Amino acid sequence: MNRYTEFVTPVALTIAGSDPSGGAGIQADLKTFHRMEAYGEAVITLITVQNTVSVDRVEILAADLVRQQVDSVVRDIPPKAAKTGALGSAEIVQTIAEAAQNWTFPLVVDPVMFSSKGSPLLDRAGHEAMVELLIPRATLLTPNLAEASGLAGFSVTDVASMRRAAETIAARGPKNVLVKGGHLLGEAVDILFADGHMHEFAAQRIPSTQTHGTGCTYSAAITAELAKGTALPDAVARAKTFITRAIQWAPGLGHGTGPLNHF
Ligand code: PXL
Repeated sequence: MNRYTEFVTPVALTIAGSDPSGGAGIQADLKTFHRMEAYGEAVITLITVQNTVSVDRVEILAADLVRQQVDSVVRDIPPKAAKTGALGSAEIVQTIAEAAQNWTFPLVVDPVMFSSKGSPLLDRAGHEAMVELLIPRATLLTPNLAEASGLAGFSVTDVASMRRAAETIAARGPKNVLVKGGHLLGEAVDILFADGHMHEFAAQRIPSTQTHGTGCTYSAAITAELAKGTALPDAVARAKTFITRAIQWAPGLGHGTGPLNHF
């Protein structure tokens, strides 16, 4: 084995669901890792049957099968950063939270509850397990406005409430919180609460219906940057640039909500 390569290669791990259309989930994460020049590892939690038009089926894997995948790759090729996406069940959330107790690398948790078309990818018990067990272990939590509203306990609708939500959610354990304002009107503003400081990232809004997998791609880009050793605010800034361009240059594929341009 080439120890030098092992030392310098940024390795990023995603633990998420499969989207066979290639726009979201594991597939989006791996494409993003690759484009951001990180070596990607991928543990699958659930399999969706979906395309850009509809999600037709969701099959959640057994928690012990997910855990075995995680343990197998982490002990052989330890990542320098990891992210979670759709986790499917409370049992999977619990086993990932247990595994994460021993991790020294940063963990980005994207609190995915629904697919972009509204299909449930985590039930209520799973959400409770995430809040109680996994979120407190997160280096970074990346809720969108709806997820931030649920976690903060008040409605998050503008930049002022995003700031309040980031601080409120951070009090529940995640070290850092990025509230994503992609669904705001006007500029696309995201708020990062990190180490007691507020950071604001603004980008021009790109009117587009080709936004399938935006959340997955954004958190994957941040994870790749963290794997490369980039400091969190810079990692978010670079990921924001990447996601903005990926929306801007979407290839216009499919008959529904099309994917981004991961190149
Ligand atoms: O964007 C959330 C998400 C996560 N994981 C999978 C998905 C989606 C959205 O469609 O399909 C597998």
